[in-house]
Amino acid sequence: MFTKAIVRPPGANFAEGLTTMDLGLPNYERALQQHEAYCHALETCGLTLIRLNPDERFPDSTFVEDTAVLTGGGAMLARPGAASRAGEVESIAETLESSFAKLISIHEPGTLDGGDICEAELAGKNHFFIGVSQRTNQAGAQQLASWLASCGFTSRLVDIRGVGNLLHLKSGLAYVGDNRLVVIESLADRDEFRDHELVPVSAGEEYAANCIRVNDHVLVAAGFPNLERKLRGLGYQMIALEMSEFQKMDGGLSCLSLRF
Ligand code: CIR
Repeated sequence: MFTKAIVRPPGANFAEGLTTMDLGLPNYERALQQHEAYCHALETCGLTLIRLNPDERFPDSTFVEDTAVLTGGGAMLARPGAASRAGEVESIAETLESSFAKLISIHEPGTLDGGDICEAELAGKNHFFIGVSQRTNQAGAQQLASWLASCGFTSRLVDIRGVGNLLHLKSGLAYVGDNRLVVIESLADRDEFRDHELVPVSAGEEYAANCIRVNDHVLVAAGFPNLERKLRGLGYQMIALEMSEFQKMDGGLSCLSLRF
């Protein structure tokens, strides 16, 4: 069960963040509304929110998930693969200090973005998929895997470099509980996922793969009816959220919070 989440609304210069999308500039007012609806959904799922102030020093800082990996064994601070995002970690570290006794950090030459880390379960135990991507390098992935092993958790590395323009592993993969992974077609045949039941995402709905299970609900981006229907059919209580302005900046539902 999650009880808390850290969130940070986008700042007024949100549109100056990094993106590979060609969907136009985000509308700031709409982004704030979508962010507030997201916060409300997390509260509906029973979470108490730690709301940070917007931070215009870092236009991508609303995507708090990338700055840390939070587990039942403790917290690890990330070392973002994009230089413009490196400074985001400091204020998240200060926020996490009150909830986690010890903070470990990814160190040079490792880089790692939280969006590449998908926590799942395997045979009833904590298990992590670690994406090696444009942002998370082999050294960063291995540092995390070693620390997870020291906590008693298993992990597998998933190299997603060269998979279309997938930014992070969780841009195409989500664990929704019950041994099920929601996965885009281009990752579905990976041997790393052999022990899980796969819920395939239809062509054209790839963005919706970044859904999140939060306690008794699954949050999914609005406008992707096939995946929503499929998950509802499997018995999940769904909350669909408008995400258009964050999608323009390469962000999805998981990136907007750090849940623990
Ligand atoms: C970036 O490129 O870093 C941001 N514009 C989007 C980050 C999205 N984060 C995530 O998928 N975990």
